[in-house]
Amino acid sequence: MYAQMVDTGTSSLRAVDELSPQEQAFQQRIDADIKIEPRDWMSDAYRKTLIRQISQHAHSEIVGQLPEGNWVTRAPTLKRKTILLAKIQDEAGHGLYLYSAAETLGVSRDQMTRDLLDGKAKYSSIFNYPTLSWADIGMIGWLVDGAAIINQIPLCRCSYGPYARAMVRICKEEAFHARQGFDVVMALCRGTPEQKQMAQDALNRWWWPALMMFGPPDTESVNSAQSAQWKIKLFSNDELRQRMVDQTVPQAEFLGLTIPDPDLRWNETSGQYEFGAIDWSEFYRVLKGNGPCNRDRLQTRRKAWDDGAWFRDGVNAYAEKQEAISKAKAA
Ligand code: BYC
Repeated sequence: MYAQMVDTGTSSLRAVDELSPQEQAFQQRIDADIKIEPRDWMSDAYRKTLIRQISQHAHSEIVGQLPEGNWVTRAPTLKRKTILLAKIQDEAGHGLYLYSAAETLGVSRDQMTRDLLDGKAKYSSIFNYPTLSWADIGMIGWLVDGAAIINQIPLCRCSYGPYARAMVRICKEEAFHARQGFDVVMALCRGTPEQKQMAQDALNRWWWPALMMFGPPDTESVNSAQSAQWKIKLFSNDELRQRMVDQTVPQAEFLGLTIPDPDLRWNETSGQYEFGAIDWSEFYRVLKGNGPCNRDRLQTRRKAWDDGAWFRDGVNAYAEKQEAISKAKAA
């Protein structure tokens, strides 16, 4: 019921001569960096892949509000509280642009919501972890939004026009979110030893799940090859994960925090950090619905949906009434 495994059936690539003439012309447009727009011809598999990814992305933005919402009433100052509220509101906006982008592919927002609430559609694994202290809010901004930016900047250049355009504004807002997260963590690191320890404890808990956000290793990423061919994905999961490590380690050093990875070391030759093995069994456990907060997150979303029924009914009744009035006027 809480599982997030969906088989999209697009794991194997076909050679160019196996494609129909229509599919070949479609691929040529993509290869020439011409954006695909909603009214253009597209294969069912391309449409299905985009609906899968964009709806998962939208759900992540919406569910992603929950761990942060947990701290609105307990933010340490009024200023931090207003900043956090504004950030959470931005995430709601991101969810809405993304649902709209997915709707251009012919799926309704109601259907996408049903798929989420029925446990058929995924959202990012990271939001199944709890926010135990205020430092976790800093970690979400610094690490989770930081990872989101690394993953999403390339999406601004992806082949599907509405998705690429939605990502431009989202990335600008995420950049602000990441900075506010870093600011929260920096304030803690410059505070008392107890506050610094709180930041270290949060980093210990969020570091590995943040690296898992980029998805399974390339060798196990079933969708990557096809998504790369369609230029939905411009960099692989492992490439982006490496970028995250290389970007974040110097920031942690600046903060005086220790990355919880005894195998982390700078490789002079590659000019990159080497890092320890990720516990992928934990990632798959979370995807199967058995993370620390999966049940809680879905129950909260289901309750919000049920509690909002009166509002949706009211809005629909109003729309029907307006339609009847305009029809009567036209008659
Ligand atoms: N969590 O073949 P792969 C945010 C699934 S919101 C859960 O590599 P793909 C924020 C994957 O879907 C950030 N599932 O897949 C919001 C696939 O299963 P299906 C959200 C994951 O699509 C509020 C299977 O594993 N960002 O930042 O090629 C507050 C195999 O993976 C995850 C996006 O959604 C995961 N972490 O690549 C604060 C970005 N990773 O669907 C912050 C858009 C993988 O075949 N999405 N899976 O059943 C993407 O870029 C890609 O979909 C992914 C995965 C890189 C995530």
